[in-house]
Amino acid sequence: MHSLEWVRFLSSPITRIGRKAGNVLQAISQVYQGWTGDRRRFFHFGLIVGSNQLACREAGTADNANRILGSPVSRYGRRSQFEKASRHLRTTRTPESSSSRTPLADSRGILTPSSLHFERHHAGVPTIDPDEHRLLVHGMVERPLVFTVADLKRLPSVSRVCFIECAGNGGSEWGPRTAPDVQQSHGLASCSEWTGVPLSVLLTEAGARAGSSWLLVEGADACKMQRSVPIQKAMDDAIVAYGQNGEALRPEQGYPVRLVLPGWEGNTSVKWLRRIKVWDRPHMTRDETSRYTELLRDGRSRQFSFVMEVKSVITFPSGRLKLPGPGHFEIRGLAWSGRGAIERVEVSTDAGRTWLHAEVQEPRLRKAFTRFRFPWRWEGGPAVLQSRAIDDQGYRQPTVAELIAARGANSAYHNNAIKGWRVAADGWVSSASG
Ligand SMILES: Nc1nc2c(c(=O)[nH]1)N[C@H]1C(S)=C(S)[C@@H](COP(=O)(O)O)O[C@H]1N2
Ligand SMILES: [Mo]
Repeated sequence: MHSLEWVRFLSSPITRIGRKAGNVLQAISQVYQGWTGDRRRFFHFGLIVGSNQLACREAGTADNANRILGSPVSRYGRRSQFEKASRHLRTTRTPESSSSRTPLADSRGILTPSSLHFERHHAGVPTIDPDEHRLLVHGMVERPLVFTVADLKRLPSVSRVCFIECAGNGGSEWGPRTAPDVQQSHGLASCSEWTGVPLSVLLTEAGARAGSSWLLVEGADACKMQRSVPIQKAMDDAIVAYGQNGEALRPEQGYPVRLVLPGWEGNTSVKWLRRIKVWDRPHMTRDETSRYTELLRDGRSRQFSFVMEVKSVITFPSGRLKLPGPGHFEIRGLAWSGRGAIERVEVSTDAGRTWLHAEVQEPRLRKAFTRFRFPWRWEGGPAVLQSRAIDDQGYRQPTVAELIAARGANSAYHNNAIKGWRVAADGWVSSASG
């Protein structure tokens, strides 16, 4: 009965609300009381509906209120002028070597719109004419090959939804002083549908010779980003991508072609890809020695730590948001694992004393953002909210303390620890370390 009334309410034109007001308000009363169990709140809500209706009448006659002509069709879409979500810029002294972060608290579903995909450039975004661009495959191969972008598009294609996460994501979350909001703490991760040619196709075409085991992959930007990648990963699920979320890659994401290594640290997904050299050992480039190598507590280093381990974060409520007052809320968040699919997410609303299963929403794609949600009634007192994910390989997110015990705190890379948000009695949410 309740839901039926709602459908009627939602489908009735605004001008009919006057006549139906009695029924509708009664329906809202029932639903809303079911929701909060608080009668005084209903009267407040009823008042708002009443005054909205009045405003509409003033704006035009009852019959023409929604007949004002809108804008015409357009060649390329843009979002509503009322939407403000934007990337958070982290600029350095050299703005070309900077990053921007995805507004995870504003994101819906599992895909990141291309315009809000985080960016990490070591030498700025190059302007590359796709007709001029070439991809060279050489080294230990039977047939060195040069591909144009048109060549790549003729080859068998594949589309896949997966996340890209910078190894430095969560770098602020090791100590007691943490980032103020989820965009700054976890926004170096985004999830897109990538389309391109499987790298295995190119390697088969070129004919990787016996004894070859690693690739050197190189970008066409000013820093010539170079990484070594085991050939096994290249043959498994690597994509030379030219499409992102149904259209061409954005320049920031590597237009016209980038490598996508699902589940691996973002740095290995080399953008503006121009060269693949087949070799029998890693090249030990600057980006895998002085960077993206982690000094452990015993003085040894962890190198080629490619996989982004299982991780989750609550995006609502999260830092710098304010809860309007006690009542029902849906705790929402994202989970992902570079090893596979998300098996389970648990949520704690009492600083980790008790954990309950969250609902993990379909689709649960491997190496992709996965949504979880958890109904919660906030009584109005201080609370600490946390989430922890377990992937289908049996890995569970550690606490920061467990992570530091295992690896020390010399390096800021690969922090997949449990993240906490503190809700104060006045409703303001701030960061709480794991
Ligand atoms: N050629 C090139 N590829 C690159 C980079 C770069 O600076 N140049 N940055 C890397 C890093 S550190 C990351 S985290 C990802 C970021 O990809 P995105 O900017 O599309 O989010 O690209 C990687 N590929
Ligand atoms: Mo990165």
